[in-house]
Amino acid sequence: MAAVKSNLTEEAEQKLMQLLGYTKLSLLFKGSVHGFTVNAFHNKCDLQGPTLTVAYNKPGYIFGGYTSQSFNSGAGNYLHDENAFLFSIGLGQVDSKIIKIPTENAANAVYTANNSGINFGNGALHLIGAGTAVQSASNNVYKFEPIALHGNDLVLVECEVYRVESLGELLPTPWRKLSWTVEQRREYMDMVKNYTPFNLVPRIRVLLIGPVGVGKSSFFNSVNSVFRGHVTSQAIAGSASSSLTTKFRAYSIRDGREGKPLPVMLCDTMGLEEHTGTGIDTEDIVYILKGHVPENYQFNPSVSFNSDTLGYIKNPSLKDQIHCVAFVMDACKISILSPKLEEKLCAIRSKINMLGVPQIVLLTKVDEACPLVAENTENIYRSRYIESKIHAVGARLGIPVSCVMPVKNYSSEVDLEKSIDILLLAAIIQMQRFADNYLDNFCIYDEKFD
Ligand SMILES: Nc1nc2c(ncn2[C@@H]2O[C@H](COP(=O)(O)OP(=O)(O)OP(=O)(O)O)[C@@H](O)[C@H]2O)c(=O)[nH]1
Ligand SMILES: [Mg+2]
Repeated sequence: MAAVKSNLTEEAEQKLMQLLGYTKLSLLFKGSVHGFTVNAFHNKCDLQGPTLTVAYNKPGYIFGGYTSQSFNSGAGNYLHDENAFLFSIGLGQVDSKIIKIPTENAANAVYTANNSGINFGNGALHLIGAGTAVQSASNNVYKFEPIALHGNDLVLVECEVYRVESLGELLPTPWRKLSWTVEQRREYMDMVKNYTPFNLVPRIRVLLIGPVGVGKSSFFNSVNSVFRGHVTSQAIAGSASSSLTTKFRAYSIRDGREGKPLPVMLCDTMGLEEHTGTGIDTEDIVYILKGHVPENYQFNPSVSFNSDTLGYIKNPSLKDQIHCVAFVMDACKISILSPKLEEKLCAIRSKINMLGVPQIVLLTKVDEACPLVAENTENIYRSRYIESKIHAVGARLGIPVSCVMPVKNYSSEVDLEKSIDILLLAAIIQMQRFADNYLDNFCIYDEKFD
C-alpha cells in the first residue's frame, strides 16, 4: 500500500514549527484514509506519546490541538497536561494570524476513552466523535473565539494526527566546520586580499541577483564594512515595496580607506519581482553577464536593455563579464517563495547555465529566521532550522547545498562583530573559488608532455 500522504504544505509546517519548536512530525492517522471513526483513531494513535491533531475545514482553516500525553483506550480518564494547547495557523483566514490557546485547566486538558474521539478540554474541541462533524465551544479549559479558531465551520474535510518528536533546536556538533577565532578572521581577510585571478582579469566580478529587499545592497555594504573596519552604508539599503536599487553598480572594495582595491567587485542589481514589467528584466541580466551594461545604467522594467541602449558596451572583454553569480535569498521567505518568482529564477538560472557561469546562493537574514542565530551567530551550523532552510533553498533553485552560504548582513549593528565578518568572508572566498573555476576555461596552459 502506498504511503499515506500528509496534507500539510511547507508553509503550514513552518507555521506549526513556530508553535512547537523544531520537531519531527510523523503522520499516524488520516481520517480520509483510515476512516473518521473512534476505533480507527485509537488503533493508530494510542500510546504514541505527544501528538498534534490537525483539522482542515472547507473555508481552509487549519486548526487543532497539541497534547504532550498519550491517548489511550481506557474506560475514560482526563490527561493532565500543562503543555496542551489549541491552535489555528491562520491559513484560510483573512488576517492570517497564528493563534495558540494554552489550557487554563491542565487537569482537564484532554479526555481519552475507548468510546471517545479526540477531545480537548471537555468539549472545547471534540473531533472524530461523530464522523467529520466537530463539536466546539469555548469553556473554562480553553478560552477562545470560535470564529477565529475555525470560522465556525464545523465540518471537516480532513483530520490528521501526527506524532511529535522534539529534535532539540541545536545540533550537538556543527555540520560545517568553521573556526570563530580572531586568527580565522585575519586568515580569511588575507585570503580575500591575496587572491589573484587569472591574469587577463585584475578583479573578479560577482553579480548579486535576488528578489526585492533580500539584502543584496546590504551584502556589499557588509563586506565593505569588514575591510573598512567599521559599519558602512555606501549602497542605499532599506525596505520598500519595489526595489530601492534602481541602477546597475559594480562596487569595488578597498582594503581600508586609502587601501588598494581588492581583487573582487560586487555588482548590485535591482530586485526581481514576479510580474513582467516590474523589477529587473531577465534579458537585462544576460546583457550584464556578457559585460554589455555600463556602470550606473538605470534599470527600466518596461524596456529591456539592448544594443541601442545608451552606453551599450559593444566589445566587452573577459574582465567586463560576470565571473560568478550569487543568488541572494531571504531565509525567512524560502517557504513562501511564489511559484511565479521561482519560475523566473529557474529561467534566469538556465540562461546563466548556458553561459557556463558558476552560481552560489547567499542565504541572508539568518538572524531573523532563527532566534538562536540572532543570539549567537556561531550557532549558524548548529541550528536545525537554518540547516533545513539551506536544504530548502538548494532544492528550490536546483543548486547543491555545498554552494549555499548563509550570511548575516550588518543591519542593526553599530560595531563590527568577528563572527558576522567570518561568515561574510567565507562567502567571498567561495565566490573567488567559483570564479577561478570559470576563468580556468580561458587559461591557455603551456603544457609540456614528456
Ligand atoms: N536582520 C537582517 N536584516 C537584513 C539582512 N540583510 C538585509 N537586511 C535588511 O533588509 C532590508 C533590505 O535590504 P537591502 O540590502 O536594501 O535589500 P536589497 O536586496 O538590496 O533590496 P532592493 O535593492 O530593494 O531590491 C534592509 O532594511 C536591511 O537592513 C540580514 O542579514 N539580517
Ligand atoms: Mg538594493
